[in-house]
Amino acid sequence: MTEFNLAGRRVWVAGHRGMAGSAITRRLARENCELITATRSELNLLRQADVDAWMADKKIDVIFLAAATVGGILANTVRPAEFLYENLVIETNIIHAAWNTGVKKLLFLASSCIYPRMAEQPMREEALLTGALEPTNEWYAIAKIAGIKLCQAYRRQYGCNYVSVMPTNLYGPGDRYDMEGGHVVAALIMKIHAAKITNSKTVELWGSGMPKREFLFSEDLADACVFVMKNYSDEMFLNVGTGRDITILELAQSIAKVVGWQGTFTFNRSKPDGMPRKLLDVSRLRALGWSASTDFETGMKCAYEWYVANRA
Ligand code: GFB
Repeated sequence: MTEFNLAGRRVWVAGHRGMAGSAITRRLARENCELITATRSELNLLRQADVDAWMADKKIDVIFLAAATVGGILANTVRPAEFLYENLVIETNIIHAAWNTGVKKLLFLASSCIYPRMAEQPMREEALLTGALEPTNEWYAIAKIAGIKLCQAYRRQYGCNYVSVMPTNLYGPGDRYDMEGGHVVAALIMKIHAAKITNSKTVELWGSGMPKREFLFSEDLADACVFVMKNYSDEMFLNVGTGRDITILELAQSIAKVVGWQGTFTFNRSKPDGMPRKLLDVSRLRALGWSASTDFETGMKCAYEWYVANRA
């Protein structure tokens, strides 16, 4: 397949302030393209007419669709309307405007939570819509499934070159450091750092500590997105992960090592565990020639240093 060249093209990263979007923005600095971004005050992604007008004005060639309402297991559970409505509207507005304004290629970022709760592990792309979703993230998952289907539908009906990737759980610089609403890595960095500063000997984990998760460094995800944009143009979406998973307790122990804190973990079983396991089968992307290159400790050190410098 001939490479889709980004050089000289007008490339919009929608959601450039988030962890995934900011990593893609940094990665695109190496592509010689014209990077275009819009802040929330410049463009309200919830308004179709505004998105249409802004995109027509900016003459966008290429879109990385990383804009989304995101959060961890608790935020997903307590804000179902926001997670469903905002994600449906943002992706619909951008994908429809991309078609309206003749965008040449679009890459949509979905999420590994689109797969059924009891999907066979590791989860292959074919597992989509083969069973019931995990209740703690079904609102977000349904919006992301709709986004994948929009890309496929616009490809089938209008011949649009829109592709989707399914990232696993992410961590890295620019994560949402919000103890209640954020994802597990950011929450544990905050809790363990606070325990170190206050000389506390225990840190509480939500749930049993036994669920398994796969963690991908945000800069690796960004590299995968650029790789897929340049080298892949099919209807089937692609999993992006490391192919390895660990328990939440093992994650906490690894973060404690990076932070330099020694203590013990307690378990708050009144909080949800969520999916028992969520490991992606990454063989499709590997066969195309991409695999993650950052080891967990290096990535985690980078995430922690960013937290200390910017948020602690
Ligand atoms: O990252 P997380 O919030 O979301 O939680 P999911 C992962 C696991 O870590 C769960 C446990 O089993 C949590 O119970 N955990 C332990 C904690 N301590 C904590 C803590 O202090 N904070 C948090 N947040 N978790 C998300 C979906 O699911 O996956 C999103 O909710 C998205 O929609 C994302 O799809 C990729 O991995 O369970």
